[in-house]
Amino acid sequence: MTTAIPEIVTLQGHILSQQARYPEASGTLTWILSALSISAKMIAAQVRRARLNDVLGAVGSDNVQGEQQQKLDVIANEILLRTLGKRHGVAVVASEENEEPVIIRNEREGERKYCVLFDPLDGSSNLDVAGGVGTIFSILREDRRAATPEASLLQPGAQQVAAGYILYGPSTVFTLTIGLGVDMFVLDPAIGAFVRVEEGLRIPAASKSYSVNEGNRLSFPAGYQQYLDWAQRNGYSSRYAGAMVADVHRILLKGGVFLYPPTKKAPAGKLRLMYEANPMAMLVEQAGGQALAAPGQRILDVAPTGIHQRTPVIIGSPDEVAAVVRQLGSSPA
Ligand code: P6P
Repeated sequence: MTTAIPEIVTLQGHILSQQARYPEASGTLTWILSALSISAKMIAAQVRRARLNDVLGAVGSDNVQGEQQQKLDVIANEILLRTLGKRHGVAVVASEENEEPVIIRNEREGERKYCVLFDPLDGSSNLDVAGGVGTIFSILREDRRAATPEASLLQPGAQQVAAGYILYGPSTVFTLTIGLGVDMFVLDPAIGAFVRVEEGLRIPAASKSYSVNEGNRLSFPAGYQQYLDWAQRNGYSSRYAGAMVADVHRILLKGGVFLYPPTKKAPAGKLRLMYEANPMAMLVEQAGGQALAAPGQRILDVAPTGIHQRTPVIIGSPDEVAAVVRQLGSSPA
């Protein structure tokens, strides 16, 4: 009888084995994912040394969101633009940090197949206090019928070819889906490789835990306030990291629900549809969870009208998302 030997699989090996399942695959997506892996290692090295390099603190400028730009936001954005820019097959790149999409190549400059969107350093305000921060990415096929590069990006999240995040926390975690389930990798600094720690991850169906900025509670629509009352009456705990990547990562592993409801300050919600909500929604749905913008409105079905548009978010374990929807449905407002 053969001995079952647990295999060690790196992110590179995993991506190549998934590519091998598609004989017609050209390897372009593999190249792009490889560029994201290199970017993740470079950004992780910067984040780990931020304080030491005295990089922390604002550069004094604001990004397109009107938020104070941290130096590492700029560095992470540059790393991603430079690693992706030379990869064949990348047509357009869009970033939270750039008002307009960046055209990587036109018809004459080689193959244009994919669009890559990202939030280079989500939750960057956590940097000064060594809190979790992350990179979120979304990959779409270029829509050749689109009149402009920006129009090519404006596809519903259900069209995503791949999505993922890198969490820079006590360890550096790369979580990825190409539509065949969710796989998770942890960077081993000793060998400089991401090693697979979860294959075909499934989100717990339920967990009595919610994640929301309760400081905004009084400006939530009544249904959300009603949900919080219900949850607190039913023994729920609250966890909130202030960085979507850290909160959704915890929920993928432990279960629960993450909420960013509409508020008076952000009536359309705060989180960006294209490079925060959509990739996280693909990951959570691929893991067996649910991701809604509102009751009955799947995030992945939202038809985008702008690359920086925002959306409310209810995302997590299916039973926990259903509990939120029940309270929203029974609320008079
Ligand atoms: P608030 C970080 O700025 C971010 O975009 C998400 O990562 C995070 O979930 C949210 O905003 C936090 O927003 O209003 O609670 O500080």
